[in-house]
Amino acid sequence: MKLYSSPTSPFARMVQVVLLETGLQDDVEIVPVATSALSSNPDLIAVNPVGRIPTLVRPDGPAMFDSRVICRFLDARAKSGLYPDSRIWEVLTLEALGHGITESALAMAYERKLRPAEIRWDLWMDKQWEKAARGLGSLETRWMSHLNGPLNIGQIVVACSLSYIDFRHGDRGWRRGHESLAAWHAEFEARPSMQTTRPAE
Ligand SMILES: N[C@@H](CCC(=O)N[C@@H](CS)C(=O)NCC(=O)O)C(=O)O
Repeated sequence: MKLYSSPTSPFARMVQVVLLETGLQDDVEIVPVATSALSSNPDLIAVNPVGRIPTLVRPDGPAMFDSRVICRFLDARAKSGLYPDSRIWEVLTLEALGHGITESALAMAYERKLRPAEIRWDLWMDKQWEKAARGLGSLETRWMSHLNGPLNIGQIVVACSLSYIDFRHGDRGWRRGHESLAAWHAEFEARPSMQTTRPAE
């Protein structure tokens, strides 16, 4: 299988962390592609009409996207228990919260990197950050017991999301007021799967 990916994409990183945590890394070749909201990659569009990464190309079935589908597929293939039946709705909601925070952080990065300076909209970026910050507050006050439990997909997604905020929005100082979350993240980031997949320009 081939994974269309990028070393800076938080969503592609979630898949790569799952590959390492499930031991499936040798089943998948990582294919780096340059793509952005303004310039889609033709090889990618050929298999994923919306032209986003990550996309998984399989020899025995149609290409698969997005990251949530790919992560669940890999977990089922490896039978690794990242989606435990007994807590499935909590884990999926935690996963969705991590995705929501990441989407806001990515939207802010696009606004800053892609939009010409003269039409950049600071209010819109601040409103995206408010969404992310409310998500961080919820993680700190409501989700720590799930983050501290056995490894699940929600933890992987949240960890990649927080690391992406560090990567693109370090100036926002997200750790302030989120000390439990920050301590959890420091520990989670030390995992070999996180160290191996650190984002790089
Ligand atoms: N919901 C998707 C989001 C994927 C996504 O937005 N990927 C970005 C890179 S981080 C991308 O491919 N952007 C190019 C574009 O929007 O055309 C997922 O979970 O995989």
